[in-house]
Amino acid sequence: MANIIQQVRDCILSFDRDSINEKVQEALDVGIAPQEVLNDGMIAAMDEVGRLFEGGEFFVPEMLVAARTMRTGLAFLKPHLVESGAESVGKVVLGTVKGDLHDIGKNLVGMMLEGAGFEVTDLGVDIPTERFVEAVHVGDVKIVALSALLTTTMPSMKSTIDALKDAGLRGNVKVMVGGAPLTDAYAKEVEADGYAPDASRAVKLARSLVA
Ligand code: B12
Repeated sequence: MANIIQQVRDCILSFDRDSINEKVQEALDVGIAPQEVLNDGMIAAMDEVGRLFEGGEFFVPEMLVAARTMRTGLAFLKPHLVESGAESVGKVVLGTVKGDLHDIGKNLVGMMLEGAGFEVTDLGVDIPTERFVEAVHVGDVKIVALSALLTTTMPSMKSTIDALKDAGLRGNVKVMVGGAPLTDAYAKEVEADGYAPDASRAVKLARSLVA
């Protein structure tokens, strides 16, 4: 069992897009839970990619191809991960903040929220504050979910929350934030309504914010 998880991890670390789906299927076939394939196989591999990048063994192109392999596997795993048939529990506007191009974690959060019955509008990456404001203006949005993976783009979360305030919309929506460098303390500092460290806890948080 551990061996096949290791093979999923190795596919990402060796950029093997042709084999990843097959390995994910093999893991599911031997009864490994989709969440475990995700956490111990795919997310663990991306953590290792980060370590290799920090250690100077991987550079941006390697991070990029590893990310593409992860996305291939994630698309394949998606139907197994998300619950289905839930009723709409509210609209969420989701995006990676300005200056930041990382989207794997954001996509995962969006996927899990959709699976839990939220109606998700994913604005994409590198989203300027005014796009978030516009999206909330369109109506009936319950939650704005902001993702940032760089310490240099975390302040864009504060700018986005300030822009919502300036537009008089802050009272209408809850804001949740996440991304690897984020902390609960930072979320409080920027006056977000909540922070979650991963996609499944993002779902719990979102549920509590609309309850
Ligand atoms: C893949 C990757 C890239 C890819 C991104 C491809 C893509 N489509 O996303 C590319 C190659 C483009 C890239 C570029 C860069 N990257 Co990069 N990248 C990574 C890497 C290896 C993995 C990120 C990832 O996908 N993780 C897997 C996902 C599933 O995890 P996650 O994103 O953290 O998301 C989870 C949680 O955080 C949470 N979450 C995420 N969003 C949200 C939102 C909400 C609302 C909530 C509640 C929760 C939540 O839930 C998610 C699921 O569990 C990380 C290392 C790492 N371990 O994080 C570095 C890393 C983030 N990158 C880094 C750097 C430095 C860069 C570059 C500046 C490199 C360069 N010199 O150009 C550029 C910046 C480009 C830009 N402007 O954004 C650094 C950041 C350092 C820092 N402290 O700021 C890291 C940490 C690598 C390192 N160890 O040095 N990168």
